[in-house]
Amino acid sequence: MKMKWCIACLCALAVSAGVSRAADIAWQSVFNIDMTNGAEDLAPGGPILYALNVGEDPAGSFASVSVTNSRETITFEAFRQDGLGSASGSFYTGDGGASGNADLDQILNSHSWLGGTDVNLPFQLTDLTPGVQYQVQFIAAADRRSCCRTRTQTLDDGNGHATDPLSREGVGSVIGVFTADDVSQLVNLSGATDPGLSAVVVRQVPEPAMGGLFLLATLAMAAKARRR
Ligand SMILES: [Ca+2]
Repeated sequence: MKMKWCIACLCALAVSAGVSRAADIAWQSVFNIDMTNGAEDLAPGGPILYALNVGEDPAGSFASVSVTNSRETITFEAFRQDGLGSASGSFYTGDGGASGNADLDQILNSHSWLGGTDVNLPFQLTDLTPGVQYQVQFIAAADRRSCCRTRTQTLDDGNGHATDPLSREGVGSVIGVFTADDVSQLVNLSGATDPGLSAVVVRQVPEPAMGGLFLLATLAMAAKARRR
C-alpha cells in the first residue's frame, strides 16, 4: 500500500478504545450528488489533504482518477482496506446513474462496504494536525441495482452528532467540519444493511483571507441542496 493511502484507514475489524477519541463534527445537511453537474457538488474549501476513491483497486486501471469542476481538479487515489468488501464495476452507471462527469462516474462505480445487519464501520481519518480545522466530504456507496438502491448509511462522530441517512441511489453526500483534537478522527458509518462509501475528501477549512469566497461557494451549494 502506498504511503499516501495510509493517511486514512478503514479500521473495519476493530477500533480500540485507545484510538476512538474524536472531536465533535458539525454536519451540514445531507444532499444527493447532482445527476447533471455532479462534479460541482465536490465541496470547495482550503488545501486538500487527500481524496480517496474508496473501493477501487490500487493495482488496477483506475489507481488515480482526477475530477475537474469549475473551480479545481481533485485527484482521488484508489483505496481498499482488508476486512471490507470492495468492488469496482457499474454499480452506479449500470442502472441509470450519471453524474455528468465520466471521471466522477468511475469513482461512484466502486465502493467499499462492511457486510451485515446493523453493523458499524469505523473510519479513521489520520495524518491530521491537532488544532487545525478540517472539512470532510463523504459520498455514500453508490449502488442503483434493484437489490440495494434503497439501502442507506448514516455517519456520526461518536459524540452524539449524526447525519441524516445517505442514499445509495441518490447518491447521498454530506460535509462535516471539525477541529482536530488529535492526529486522527473517528467517524462511524452505520446502516441497516452493508453500509459503505464511494469516496472521501479531506481538506482544510480556508484561511480567513479566503473566507468570503469560501462562504459564497458554500452558500451557493447550500441553496442548491435546498432546492432539491
Ligand atoms: Ca469509489
